[in-house]
Amino acid sequence: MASPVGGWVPVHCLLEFSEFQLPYKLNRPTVMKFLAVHPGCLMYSKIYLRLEPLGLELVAAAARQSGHDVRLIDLQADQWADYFRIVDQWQPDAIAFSCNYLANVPEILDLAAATKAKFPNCFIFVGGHSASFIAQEILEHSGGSIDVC
Ligand code: B12
Repeated sequence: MASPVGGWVPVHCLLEFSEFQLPYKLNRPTVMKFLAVHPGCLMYSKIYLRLEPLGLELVAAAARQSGHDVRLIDLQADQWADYFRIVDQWQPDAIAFSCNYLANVPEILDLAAATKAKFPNCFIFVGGHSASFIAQEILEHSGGSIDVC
């Protein structure tokens, strides 16, 4: 995973947030409110399959095992309004987007930008193999709204 300032962050470190190899201090609580988000159907459409987000569930389970307070929302089934209700009311410390399809990138960028504009201290990151393919490009397009990809 790439950090916005270059260099690579081992994926296992994502679950041990205090160990990020970032050049600035995160100053996060030990137990974080961690929201795992699967984007909606491909390219904002309703025509593709809706698949259980197995990969993100594994990530969420690992974060929960590490002691974090974890919630997961699947936008293939829920709406943006549901996402923003959770973000507004629960105010997560960290939000993780799953990106296994390049076609989900525009939605992730839009959600990250809208979230960061409202909650600049929320730590936003993206994982999954499609994110790994184009990590640097996602960070550049996010204009700072995504912290790590
Ligand atoms: C199985 C599979 C399918 C199954 C899905 C079954 C199901 N119930 O999920 C079926 C056959 C239905 C399918 C359909 C399609 N697929 Co498919 N599929 C796969 C395949 C082979 C495995 C995916 C999988 O389940 N992995 C296992 C889970 C547990 O792992 P994971 O999701 O990758 O998650 C792990 C990591 O990615 C990571 N991770 C995930 N999220 C996050 C988030 C964070 C924050 C972090 C840190 C880490 C992280 O950690 C997880 C745990 O290790 C992949 C190729 C591959 N080898 O991965 C292609 C793949 C994902 N599919 C692909 C495509 C193109 C499609 C279709 C669009 C094909 C089509 N033209 O219709 C459709 C779209 C379906 C849809 N979403 O609408 C492409 C995506 C290409 C791209 N880069 O955009 C892939 C990569 C294959 C390829 N090389 O072309 N697919």
